[in-house]
Amino acid sequence: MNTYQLNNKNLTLFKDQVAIPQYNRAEVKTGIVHVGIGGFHRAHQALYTDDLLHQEGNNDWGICGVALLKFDQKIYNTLKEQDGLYTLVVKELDGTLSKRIIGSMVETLFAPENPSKVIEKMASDEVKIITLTITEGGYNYNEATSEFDADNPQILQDIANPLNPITIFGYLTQALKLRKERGLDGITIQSCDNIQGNGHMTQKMLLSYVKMAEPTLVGWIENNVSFPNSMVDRITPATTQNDVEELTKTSGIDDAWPVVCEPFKQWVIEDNFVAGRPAWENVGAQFAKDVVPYEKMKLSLLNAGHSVLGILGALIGYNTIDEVVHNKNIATFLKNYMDKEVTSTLGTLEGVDLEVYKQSLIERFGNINIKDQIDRICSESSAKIPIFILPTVNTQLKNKANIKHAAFVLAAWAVYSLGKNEKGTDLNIKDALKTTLHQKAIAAQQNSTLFLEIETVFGDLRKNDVFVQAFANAYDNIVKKGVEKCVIDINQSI
Ligand code: CS2
Repeated sequence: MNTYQLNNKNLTLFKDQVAIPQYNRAEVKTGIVHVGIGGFHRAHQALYTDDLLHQEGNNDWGICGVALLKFDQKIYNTLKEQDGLYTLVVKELDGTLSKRIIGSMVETLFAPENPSKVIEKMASDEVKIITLTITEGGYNYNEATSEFDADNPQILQDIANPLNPITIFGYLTQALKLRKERGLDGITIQSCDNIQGNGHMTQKMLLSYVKMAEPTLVGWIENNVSFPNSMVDRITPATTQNDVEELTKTSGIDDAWPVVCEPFKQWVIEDNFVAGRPAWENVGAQFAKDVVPYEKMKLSLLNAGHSVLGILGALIGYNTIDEVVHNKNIATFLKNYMDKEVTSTLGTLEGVDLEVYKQSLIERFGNINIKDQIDRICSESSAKIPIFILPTVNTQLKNKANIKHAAFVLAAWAVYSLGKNEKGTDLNIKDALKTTLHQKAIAAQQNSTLFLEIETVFGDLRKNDVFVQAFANAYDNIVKKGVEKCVIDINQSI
């Protein structure tokens, strides 16, 4: 089979192999600037938007994809070479692959190369929405103080060099300042990250920054910018070299960075857009008055479930999430965690059958075609755990209810942070707090609860005797008996 590079010029050559955009990309205007063009955005929002562009009358809603960090150079170069085009490969439950080329990213920018271009784009009249996938850690939130981390050196750097920012807060502030000076309409800033109340969080963190950097802008933002909350969902593992090669071999598409994902997708959005919005509801998104309960459900069950499987699985020596959930003992442990510790913290959710939802999660985790990497799941756990697991622990403690499973997983994380699995193989730990985690993990070998001193993660949990006791017991047991034996004991004690 002939192979061609994926770009505008070659696009129609692929039409017999895969689905390609049926709309004229040249006519699509940029109505959305999206920051963070990793796999998740490209499997989710960019796909919904591509679906919408196939319907009449939506040409104002193309996406300008922004790569914010120096680290993002590679994805930027790839998408630039490919005119923003990429292949989305859905790995269906029966193992077949549904492939299509997505065309909704009609522009791409690399912030470190040209910050003012990004600021200008965000400040342009045609742009009505700025969306974000900047990861849980990108919001500069300090768990210990529950406030914006004003001491972060990057934040101080942005305050000193407002025209050459490096953080999202520096960019947004300059862009909003220009919009105000130019007398432009308001704009929506929409987080698509896995954070409880992600819109509220964005608003709170941005306003904290603006109060320091550009205080006279605060009032304008309060009156002209909206921050809808949203719940986003689609499991999107990291693309492997195999995925790239499969695409070239079977479809003749030379795409340097396709995206692979599961069939399931969900997007629940609070309808709070000051400057208009795409009719994403016409392509499967749900608009709701209050999405906070949905976010909570997803973060506490799906994302936390991932962390449970990831941390326990990494220690035992598994590589992918499906392998772990097919271990019956671990699956039972996860089910008990969901049933006995999480469910009662969620309240009632209109129109959602939680039993069905939990069952569907076990099935999604078990999808053998997805092979979601444990390394991906465990990466940046120090930013994920406070959002995915600790709210459940805190609520349960307040209600004097069970925290056994959560304490066990956190103790396992302390052991994991030593850097080796139970077979003695090195773990590939990627975490902004890696050094601190490692130091505390070593200290924990003498006294396990020293691990809980990482305040930016655990807040003041170390002061709760019930939790500390459960954590210390779990830690000792894991060291003595290994994860799986402990899991069996816990399952039997239920
Ligand atoms: C995962 C998420 O990063 C993680 O730990 O739980 O990326 C998860 O796959 C997505 O949120 C699914 O919607």
